[in-house]
Amino acid sequence: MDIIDKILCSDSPTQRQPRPLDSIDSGIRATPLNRYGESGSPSRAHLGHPETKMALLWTTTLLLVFLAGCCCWASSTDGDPEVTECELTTGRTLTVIKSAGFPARYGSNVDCKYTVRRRSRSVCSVTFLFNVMDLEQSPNCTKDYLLLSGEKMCGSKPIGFSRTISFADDDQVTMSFHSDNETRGLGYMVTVVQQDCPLPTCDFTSDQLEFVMSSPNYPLPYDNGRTCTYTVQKAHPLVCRLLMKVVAFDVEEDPHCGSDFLIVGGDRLCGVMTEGQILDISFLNTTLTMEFHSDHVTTRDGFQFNVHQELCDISSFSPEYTSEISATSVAETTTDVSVNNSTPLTE
Ligand SMILES: [Ca+2]
Repeated sequence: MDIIDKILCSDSPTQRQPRPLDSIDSGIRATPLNRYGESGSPSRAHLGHPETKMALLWTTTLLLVFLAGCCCWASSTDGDPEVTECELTTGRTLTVIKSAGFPARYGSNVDCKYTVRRRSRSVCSVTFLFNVMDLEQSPNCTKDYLLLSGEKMCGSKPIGFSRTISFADDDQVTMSFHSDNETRGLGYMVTVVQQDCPLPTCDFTSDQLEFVMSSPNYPLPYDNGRTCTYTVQKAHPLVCRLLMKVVAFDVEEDPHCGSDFLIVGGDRLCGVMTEGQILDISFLNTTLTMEFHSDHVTTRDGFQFNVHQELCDISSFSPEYTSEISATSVAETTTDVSVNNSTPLTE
């Protein structure tokens, strides 16, 4: 999905507000998911069954690839990324390189060189996505060819053919084109996208009786496209419940928690919860796993919980702690968090 992220004009790694293209992404998914608009004022957290909407996203991937080229050009603020120059050096996030005269046939005895300079240290690689590649075919590509980071390519490639190349010490990647005196083919149109370095893992494990559990970057907004697994190991064999007290909880609102969500005890959590609410989770196996997922648009400030592993053996039951929990947390949890157990995510 990295390519799609980039093509959706994401110049900054953390994107809190949707840009115009977000509406394209939302629109495609809007029918089954019916997401609240930005003007809505969600005040309740939602719970729902885990479902995968990745399948939906993938069905739109190919469409987005085509849309992105056009739309990014339209919304770009620093000029036209589309170039037909034969000698080019670019440090842009997105550049579209076309053979001279494209889509008319390319000329004979042409030599072009394209240099992609690393935009910043936060960029690690560059993807060349071939919208069109149609060159003269020859054994070992001795006639017409593209030479991309040492790989010689000729003939025709299917739409969507791509190569991702990591930036080396010289912070640049080159592609060159050569045609001999006898040519045939439409040439090439290549979308070149610089890719951010992968984020460090956000997985978390604790075996402590008391611990703090937060979303990535907290208290700063979480990033788009994160999946974090939180693994809790029993601190004591008599632990039977996990009490999670909300310090803060603000995760992108969605009626079925289909965008960003935390899966706790088999249910999805999203939206807003007030400080002090306590989630009371059954903890019977030796480990309990939770998962946070953020989609590719719209982030929020995320969450932090003070987590307590509760001992439940009758003989060691603590009356004071029990009464505190039943008086405040459970009641608040039932009133403020809606449980959508019966609502399927997709129809
Ligand atoms: Ca999101």
